[in-house]
Amino acid sequence: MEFRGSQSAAGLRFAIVVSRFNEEVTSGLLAGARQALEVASVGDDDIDVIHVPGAFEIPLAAKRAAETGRFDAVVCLGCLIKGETMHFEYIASAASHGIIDAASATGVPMAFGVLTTLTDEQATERAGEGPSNKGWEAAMAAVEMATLLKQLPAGRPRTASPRGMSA
Ligand code: INI
Repeated sequence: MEFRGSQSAAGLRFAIVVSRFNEEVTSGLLAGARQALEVASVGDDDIDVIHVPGAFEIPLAAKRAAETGRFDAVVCLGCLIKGETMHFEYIASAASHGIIDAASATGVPMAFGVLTTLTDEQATERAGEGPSNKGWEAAMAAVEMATLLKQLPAGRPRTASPRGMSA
């Protein structure tokens, strides 16, 4: 058998968690994600946008959104631009690990639309109009994963049983 998500998610619900730090860039990512969801036939009423201060705060809000059971996927958007200290590395690592941990813990797919660039220009280039927008790309990944998971058989947690006894 072969399973493949689709690019149309009518009737599915999405949360977008977007950080305010570097807002001139993250607002572009948010616009791109909204446009992609619209192209994927997701209704405006089926999208909740959750604003957080910075990329460091994205994982907790994404996990909380997923735990409500209201969303088929969460799109995480942020922008980290490398400075002269180690701050960038710590936040980028916390955000990326935190987001995948939240997805694994909740079983709700989460798309990683957090830019990690060396310059302002690189960030701006990735938050403009059209499909090169990384918010767009993240939203389409969320659509594909949400529709894919609908097709896959539900997972059953493995329960350990004492040797020789049937579970
Ligand atoms: N947050 C970002 O989203 N991008 C950055 O580039 C950034 N820099 O450079 O510091 C940043 N810092 C804030 C951080 O995400 C937290 O909001 C803050 O540390 C409070 O917890």
